Amino acid sequence: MPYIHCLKGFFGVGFPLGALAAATTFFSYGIAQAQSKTGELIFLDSEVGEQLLFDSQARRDYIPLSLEFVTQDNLAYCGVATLVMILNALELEAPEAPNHTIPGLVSYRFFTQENVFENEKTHEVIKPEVVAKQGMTLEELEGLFASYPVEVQTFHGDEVSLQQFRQLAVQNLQQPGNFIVVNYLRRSLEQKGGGHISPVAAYHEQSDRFLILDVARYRYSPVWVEAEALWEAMKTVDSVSGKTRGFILIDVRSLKGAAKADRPLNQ
Ligand SMILES: [Ca+2]
Repeated sequence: MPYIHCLKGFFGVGFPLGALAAATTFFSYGIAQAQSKTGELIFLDSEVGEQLLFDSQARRDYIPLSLEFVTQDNLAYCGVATLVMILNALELEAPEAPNHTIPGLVSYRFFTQENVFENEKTHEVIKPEVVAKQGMTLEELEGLFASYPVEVQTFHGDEVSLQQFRQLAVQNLQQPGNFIVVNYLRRSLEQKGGGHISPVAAYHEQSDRFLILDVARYRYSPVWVEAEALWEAMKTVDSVSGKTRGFILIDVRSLKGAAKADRPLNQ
């Protein structure tokens, strides 16, 4: 959608600084609200998107998730990238990280999109080569999370009202140590592509928007989407499962692993 790019560049280098100084309210919520009436997307890397984050009262998950923000390894790995982000953000005990190009990296433990499948329980849910071909359903994502010591609660889009979704999501986003991921249809949000999975990092009450940390980072920046639009995008049917998409709440159910700084194997 052209408007997506328009929004991303809305406050780009071509925007006159004098105009910025003269229109401080431009950065207030008023303008964001005006834009939100169009139902369009607001990207985090716009001035309005940044302001929404500053004004958010439900952004407890933003920093832990942003510290673990990864790009999906292939076109079908949005669920795997999301899984890895959440497991790392929860600081669960992780396997040894594969050593690709950085000597010494092997001596640390953290989840990657490869080693997250070293847990044999994950293969009972779905194998990585299958995910690489066709992605995963909401249930398969739930199963992968459940392969690890976390509690998961899955909600299909047609099982919850907009109010219930908003309440559950906002409550989670105000709490540390738990996270929410969404499975939605991109086209329903005026984005290109089909079904997609990514974590949610914050909520802005006045605009009624959630911030999605889109793991297809090569494609889209993190984006603020209206709650109702996201809910509608989760009520779409996944042709593989025959069920609607939805969201998953993830919480720790066992003792956390050691903090990262304490996790080297060889030191
Ligand atoms: Ca949380």
